[in-house]
Amino acid sequence: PISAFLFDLDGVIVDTAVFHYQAWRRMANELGFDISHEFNETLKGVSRMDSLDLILAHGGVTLTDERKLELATQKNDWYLELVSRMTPNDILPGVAGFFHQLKHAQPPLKTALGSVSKNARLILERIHMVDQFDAIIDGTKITRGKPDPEVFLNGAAELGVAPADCVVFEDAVAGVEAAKRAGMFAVGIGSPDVLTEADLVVPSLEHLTVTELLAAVERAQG
Ligand code: G16
Ligand code: MG
Repeated sequence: PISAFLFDLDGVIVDTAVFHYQAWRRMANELGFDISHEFNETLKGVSRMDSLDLILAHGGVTLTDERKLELATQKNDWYLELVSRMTPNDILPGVAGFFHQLKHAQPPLKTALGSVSKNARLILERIHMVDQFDAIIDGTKITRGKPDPEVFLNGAAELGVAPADCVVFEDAVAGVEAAKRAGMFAVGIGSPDVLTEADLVVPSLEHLTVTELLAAVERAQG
């Protein structure tokens, strides 16, 4: 039976995906090219250095490792400037209500954060959600970004729950792939046209109740 919920951070709990896009775009523009909203989809859930490599390849730019490190640091500084202004008001619609429901679920459900971001804990602090999670897996605890399943497998292990008993909430194509490779039920937050591999897709957590979700998993798993 499902006994744990694993949440992605960017795009599921808060909309920091927009901040990442702004900061990467500013960097790309300074290098003389632009990145589209569509291209940005491919960066979601991808680690900082891997994202930089994808962007530079996209712009046809080759740089030394030293210069790349400088750019990644610059991007992170711009990103942190945006993060520093975050408050609990930035929690996405439906998140608070969904957590309220899951805290009262019987049998009880455990929760973990599964983010590739090295800034995840800082963001949880800014929105006052650190104590909502039984385990926090972030970019400081993993070696491979999504779509590698490491982040979610670590989450399940830290909670002491079998991967098959976990549900993952993800807004990114790479994140849904990571969840499926971990052997977990994947709830996509966004559009079914983008998140084609998800087991269930909803526009936001506002459109889902814990009871409905557990029933949907049961139907899917027979
Ligand atoms: C997030 C974002 C990615 C970002 C990555 C690393 O992953 O979706 O766009 O590149 O973290 O973030 P940072 O540069 O803060 O370490 P997730 O897993 O939370 O969606
Ligand atoms: Mg995300």
